[in-house]
Amino acid sequence: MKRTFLALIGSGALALAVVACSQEAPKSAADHMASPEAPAATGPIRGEGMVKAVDLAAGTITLDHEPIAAIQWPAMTMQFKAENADMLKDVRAGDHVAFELKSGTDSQTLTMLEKQ
Ligand SMILES: [Cu+2]
Repeated sequence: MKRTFLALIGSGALALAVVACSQEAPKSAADHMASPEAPAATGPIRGEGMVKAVDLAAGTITLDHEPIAAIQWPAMTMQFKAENADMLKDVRAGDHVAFELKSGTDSQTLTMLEKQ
């Protein structure tokens, strides 16, 4: 176990993942794509964050989200697509929200959004 962990560190995979997820305002889930070794979380993944912007016409929302351990995401500001644009009607910039991502492989789609 310890040996595997050290091997991972040695591969530089973790360092690359950190660079890919830097906090310099990435704008899409593609910026989160970690190393191929990262496990693909299945099912809904819950997170929390603060609304930065809502685009009802486009069905998108920009969130300053907290770290999401299930998919090894650090805190950052990024844009998500609402599975249903109606989900965005009752939230405004500055609201604190809980949300669910569709899955580890469709991590830019929000399936649930709830004002806190
Ligand atoms: Cu993010």
